[in-house]
Amino acid sequence: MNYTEFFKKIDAEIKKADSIVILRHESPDPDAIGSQVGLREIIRATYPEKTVYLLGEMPSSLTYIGEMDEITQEQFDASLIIVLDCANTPRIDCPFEVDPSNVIKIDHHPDRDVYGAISFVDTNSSSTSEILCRFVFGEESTWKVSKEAANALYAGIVGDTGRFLYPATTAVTFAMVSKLLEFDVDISGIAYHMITNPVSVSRLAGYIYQNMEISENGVAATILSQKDLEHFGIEEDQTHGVISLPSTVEGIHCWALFVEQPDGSYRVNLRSKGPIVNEIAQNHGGGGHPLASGAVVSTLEEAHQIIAELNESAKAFLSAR
Ligand SMILES: [Mn+2]
Repeated sequence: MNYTEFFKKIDAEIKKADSIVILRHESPDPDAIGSQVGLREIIRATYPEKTVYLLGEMPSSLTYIGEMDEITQEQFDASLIIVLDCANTPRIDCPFEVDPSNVIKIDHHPDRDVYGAISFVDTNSSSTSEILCRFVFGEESTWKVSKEAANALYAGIVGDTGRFLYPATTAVTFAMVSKLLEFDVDISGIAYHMITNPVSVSRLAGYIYQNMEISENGVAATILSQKDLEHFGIEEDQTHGVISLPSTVEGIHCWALFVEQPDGSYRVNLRSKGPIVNEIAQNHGGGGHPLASGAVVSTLEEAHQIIAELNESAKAFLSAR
């Protein structure tokens, strides 16, 4: 990937704009918010005269990285739009209508839904936050890093690498983190936010360990109803804190967490240590990485269909080993 060339392209667009809106995917994770806040802080540090807005729904669990803004349609229409960490246009989280052909896309997910007037996708990068690090720390970079930018980008990288445990973690990842740490990154503060859960979520974690269905192919699945959420007293967005739990259980290759929505549909997160799961998500109108993806399904029947497809994928993975 030609980072220098793209850096110059996006920098030229930012220079031309007085006002910039930064978007990312819905149901955000630390990389979505970290890259969003990180880029805003880079622009603030480099071009203090420009106005930068961040839009999208914000779960309370991620406000330690930064906060979103509220703007008018007029302000939105007058802004350069940058979309981060969002593989497909239906997942762009924005209260206004977005013309995908008119945005700058920066992402590390497989580029199936090609969009953007300018598009930079590096699937070898651990995270969108890591891509932004490579821009800002590039040899010909004119961008500045602040403590605020470094903390947000660090949180994004730590989030998407599962604290440097996932295979997407590379020598480049550590090189970028090493540079970020020169800007007073609160490592233990960020770790505290990432590893602690409210008591209610911890109780739910116990429930999932106790009740997840495990198949002979090493597929684990949990379906949470609205009643379950009520019973544990947790908000829907807090279930993100328990998605990765089955990864610590021996013999589990991939897993699914279904959470019933108020309208009766189910949001599902798929995670894997080998079997490909994003094709399954795509079959059901979702998307994501080969090893981490999501979708929304309308019925319990379709949820069980996904579990069956996970078993097929796990079987294929096991027989190919
Ligand atoms: Mn990401």
